[in-house]
Amino acid sequence: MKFIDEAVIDVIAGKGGAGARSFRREKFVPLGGPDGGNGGRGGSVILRADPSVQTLLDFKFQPEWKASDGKPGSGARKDGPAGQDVIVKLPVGTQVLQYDPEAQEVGDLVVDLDENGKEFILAKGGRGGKGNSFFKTSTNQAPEHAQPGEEGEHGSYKLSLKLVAHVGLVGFPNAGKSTLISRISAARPKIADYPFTTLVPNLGVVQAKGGRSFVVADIPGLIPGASEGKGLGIRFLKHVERTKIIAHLLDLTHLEEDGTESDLEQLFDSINHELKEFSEELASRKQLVVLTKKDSVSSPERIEHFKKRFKDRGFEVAVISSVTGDGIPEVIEALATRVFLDVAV
Ligand SMILES: Nc1nc2c(ncn2[C@@H]2O[C@H](COP(=O)(O)OP(=O)(O)OP(=O)(O)O)[C@@H](O)[C@H]2O)c(=O)[nH]1
Ligand SMILES: [Mg+2]
Repeated sequence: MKFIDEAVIDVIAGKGGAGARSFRREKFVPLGGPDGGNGGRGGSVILRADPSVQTLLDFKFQPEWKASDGKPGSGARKDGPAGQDVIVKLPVGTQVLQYDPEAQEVGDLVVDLDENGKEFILAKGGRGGKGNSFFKTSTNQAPEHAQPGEEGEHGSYKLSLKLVAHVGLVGFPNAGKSTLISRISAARPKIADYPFTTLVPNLGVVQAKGGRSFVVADIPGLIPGASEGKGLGIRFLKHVERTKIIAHLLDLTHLEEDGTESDLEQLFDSINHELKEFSEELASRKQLVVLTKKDSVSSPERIEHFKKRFKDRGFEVAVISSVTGDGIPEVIEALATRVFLDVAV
């Protein structure tokens, strides 16, 4: 399935039904009173965050969502039935913004569907018109007037999906992000020894101790210059914007183009620079430094060196091998501790 995280939709709520203009006609009652019923209200377009929907792809094919009109009222004070509401199921984490289709300009946030089952009426159906029986007064016993129904609300909106995850995995291509998520969750993203294997974000649910679980987002790799469009760019960083902690993966076996071993501090700083270009706030998020591929490193000194360097800079550091499983439970615990820090147990 294609992962689409942006779409534009048009929503049109139903028109209210017209009120009826009608007079009672009974045998032996020559002048029956007004008995026109009210029109039914128009259907509304209602958004709902639904965990069974993963992407905004469907909205590329179906951009228009219309609710049906209310039916007119009729005689004998019969009200017209209301129009059917339309429920639009959106992925959890979808933000809905004002949109001007002519200027192609995105405006203010309307609603953030950040919780399972959250609902929002995006376009309210028009009110049904009052029938003439409503207008009967002591001075006007036979009103001819009945109201028309109101128009339903309508508009264009931009949908922007920001995944809801507790932990974001960031790092260079090939750092081992997808391998780690496949080791700690049921997610099975593609893993390969070439850069930019991951083209779309993947979510995985991780079970921690005590029956607690949290969601991890694996996103495409970042390279220096990503904020200027290099590689896959930094657009995908929006999917880690809501996270509580970033796991910053650094490949201990990373080599420079000339074949020499990389300075992981430099790699780390260059990725953090890209995070900062995306958002200062994201760049200031707590980070767990995860040194990966421990099994492939021949010199334990290299591991100790960087472990110490990052610790000296105030970071919590984990050293792992997703191949042997070494250090994995510790990473899960470190992440869980941060994720559940401000959640009452
Ligand atoms: N030896 C060893 N290899 C690993 C380990 N973790 C990942 N790899 C290998 O490193 C390569 C890249 O792993 P991925 O998980 O695809 O890396 P990624 O960070 O998701 O990369 P992109 O999706 O391209 O950003 C693959 O060939 C993996 O098999 C590890 O702990 N030890
Ligand atoms: Mg990957």
